[in-house]
Amino acid sequence: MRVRLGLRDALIVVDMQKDFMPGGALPVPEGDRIVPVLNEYIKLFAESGLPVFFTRDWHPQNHISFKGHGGIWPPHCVADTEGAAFHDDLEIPADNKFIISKGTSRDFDAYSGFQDTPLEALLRERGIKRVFIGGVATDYCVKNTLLGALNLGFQAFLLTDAIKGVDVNPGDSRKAIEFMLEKGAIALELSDLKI
Ligand code: VGL
Ligand code: ZN
Repeated sequence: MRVRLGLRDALIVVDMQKDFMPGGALPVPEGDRIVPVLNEYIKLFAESGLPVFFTRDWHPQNHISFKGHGGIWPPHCVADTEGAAFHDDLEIPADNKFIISKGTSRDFDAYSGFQDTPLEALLRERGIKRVFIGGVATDYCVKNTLLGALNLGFQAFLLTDAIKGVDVNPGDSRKAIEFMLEKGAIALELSDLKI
């Protein structure tokens, strides 16, 4: 497949934070392996003058998704902690990039970058019609962000070489990918964009 980037395209990098990397509080196996690939996508979009959105989990200390506070997850991505910082090697462009914090209120969780954030408005203001989505975790925040985009009427490309899942149950990531494709996502890899 060949896809040529155009003015109505944006990249969304989901939750590439230290706590989701090997050694972090809620590690996604091999989550760090996709950093170089994401950097390639980031470079392509930035060089084309296209916006890049970085979502991040940005929880209060006693967040509802944490064990002991009603949730299933170990505490992770507490706002302003080292674990909530982006992976050191992730290349965040100087301009035309946006950081989208989610899950910021104690009583609500947000697996989608669109949930209670300005992401949709920022995309619409810029006339964006197609979003290209990579990051972690395939079976949680990537999945929900992508389905959110589709529900809002955006065309959504799943960057299959730039996602990693947690697989709480074996096969979760595979099923998530199948589900996204069934709902209308288009699978894409880096070589498809090299024009
Ligand atoms: C995520 C579990 C809990 C994610 C966030 O980014 O996929 N997963 N919070
Ligand atoms: Zn979270």
